[in-house]
Amino acid sequence: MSDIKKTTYTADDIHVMKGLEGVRKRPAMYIGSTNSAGLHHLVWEVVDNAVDEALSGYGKKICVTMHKDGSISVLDEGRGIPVGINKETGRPAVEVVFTELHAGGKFNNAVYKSAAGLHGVGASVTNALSEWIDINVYQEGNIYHLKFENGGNLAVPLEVVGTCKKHGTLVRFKPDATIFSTVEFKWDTIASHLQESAFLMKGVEFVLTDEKTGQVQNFLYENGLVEYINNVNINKQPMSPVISFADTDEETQIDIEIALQYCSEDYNETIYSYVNNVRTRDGGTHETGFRTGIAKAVNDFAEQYKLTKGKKLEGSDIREGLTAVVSLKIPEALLEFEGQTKGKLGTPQAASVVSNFIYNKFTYYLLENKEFTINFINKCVASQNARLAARKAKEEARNNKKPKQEVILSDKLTPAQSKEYAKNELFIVEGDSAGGTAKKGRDRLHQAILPLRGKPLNTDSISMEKLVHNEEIATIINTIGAGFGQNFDLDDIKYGKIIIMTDADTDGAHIQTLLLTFFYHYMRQLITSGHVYIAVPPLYRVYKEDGKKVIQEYAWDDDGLEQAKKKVGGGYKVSRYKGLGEMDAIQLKETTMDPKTRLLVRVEIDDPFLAEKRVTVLMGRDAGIRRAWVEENVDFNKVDTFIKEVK
Ligand code: TSJ
Repeated sequence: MSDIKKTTYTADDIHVMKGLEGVRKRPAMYIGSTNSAGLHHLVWEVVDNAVDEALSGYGKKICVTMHKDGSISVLDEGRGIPVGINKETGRPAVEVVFTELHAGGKFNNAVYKSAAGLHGVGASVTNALSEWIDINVYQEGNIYHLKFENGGNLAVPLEVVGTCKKHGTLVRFKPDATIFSTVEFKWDTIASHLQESAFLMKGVEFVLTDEKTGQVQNFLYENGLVEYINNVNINKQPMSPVISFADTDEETQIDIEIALQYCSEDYNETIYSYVNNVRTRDGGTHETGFRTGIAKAVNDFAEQYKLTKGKKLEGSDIREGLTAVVSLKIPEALLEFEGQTKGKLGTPQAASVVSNFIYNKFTYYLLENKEFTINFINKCVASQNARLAARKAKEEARNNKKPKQEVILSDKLTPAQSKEYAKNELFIVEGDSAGGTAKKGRDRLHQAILPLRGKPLNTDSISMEKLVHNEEIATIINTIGAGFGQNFDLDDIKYGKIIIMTDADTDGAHIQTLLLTFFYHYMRQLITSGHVYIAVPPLYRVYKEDGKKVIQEYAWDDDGLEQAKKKVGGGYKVSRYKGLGEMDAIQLKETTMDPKTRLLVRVEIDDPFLAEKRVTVLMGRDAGIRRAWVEENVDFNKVDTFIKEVK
């Protein structure tokens, strides 16, 4: 303890401040953005360090608390960040962790480098972008404390402030409101992140508390990935209980955990993969190995028992309706990542290790579970038949010498004149009257209008046959022109952008949800490849008649309204748009349709884990589950959790 108080601060500190100043100058370089996503990045940096400690086997509980003063704290029960003097810098290690970029990993020699150690930028970034950050370390009977202020200035140096019996680390910080566009932490976003970690770390408990609302939620899963899948597939029709396997490969010391489940009436394939508890968004060798191994297991099995009449099943036939989580722990020496965001595993050994593993385990499972296997192989064959039929139909159409037949277009569609499909935009508009206005306000060359009468069907709870017989849905499918479900072919889409344009009210939000649900289930690639958008009409028009001229400004939110009032100047009037129908064609064009002036948001599956659950829970068959969920989260604007701004 004595050497801590004697620490003096010299020239070295200046260098430290320079590092953090860089973070403040260009925050987006370190945390991606300064919006809500960037704000939460500050939390992940801190939480991930606590998670790493638990992953190394120290501590089984992590508490995250949203405080009334706008700060947030993270408490773990680990060894406590080291407080001894670091030889290189002559300063306490804990101080270095919070002032040097990427310092955290240097002190960590865990076998599996994970969350924070992998590609995290470190707690120093959280410090740099905070109004203040307050650190308590409980270690060997002492409570150590230090505090930084105003973007990383050491305000209270490390000192012992008391004694204790426990061990762990408590970090509390308040984000800097001059850096972020919002400093409001979101319960849902944090809960989802903690829940994901809890699924991957069975036996470690996460507790989220909001002191403003009194809400508390615990995440503790003794069955890890099995519960992960159960949670994602809630409200679907599983063909078996969750199937799970785990083992460590002797030679490479790669640790594999896989859980999977097939659901009937699901035509998508959803694989979530992780390496050392970090999501690998772009897949990589482990995912490839998984796909290869499953396909080989099923084909060898089908061949041996003569189940497919010699027609080889393709991977896509086998993976229809599959949800899987593939979680690997790879020793640091073998770790390789690829791609700009390092979201893709490159480790070559992972391919063969995972492929052999799942081949053996799944083959054994098929042998042991006859009833499931019969249903499952039938499903694969059905998918194969559908695929072959679709291909045959396509070939026949191509061989037919007649000029390619135009798909029967709905009489409701006002088409675009151009045949440059990639440049064309399809506006799906709520209501005939807004459709009429949009028709007048559109750019005839590149914009097409499809008005919807009433609400399209909730596609999460109905069968494929029913689906195409619904007039609104059939029209949408025909208009887009690329098929749906397993026969959807992205190459055939007739529009570069599909834009949903509804009123800015709950009905509009509901229509958005229904359409997104439909796309999510039957044209998922349309979303994942970035073709689906939501038009955002303004909420206000601020105007003033100035002689013959009308000065006007539009506003999309309350901030914008204040700015618009200033721009228009004294004597302004404000009208609040309740719906698209209140705008005339010129106004609609200017605010919502013209690429030069409109506001569009691109629909992205930001957190597929959350999106899948939200879609199936909100839109699924089970009204009870849905009601419970809606009651907890009453707000159809929740749709925005899988929408990301592009402009
Ligand atoms: F991110 C952070 F720095 F702010 C932070 C770190 C926040 C929280 C809530 C916890 C932690 C943290 C760090 N908890 N536990 C640790 N562990 C270490 O830093 C540690 C302890 C001992 C040893 C050792 O080798 O003895 C090594 C390390 C990295």
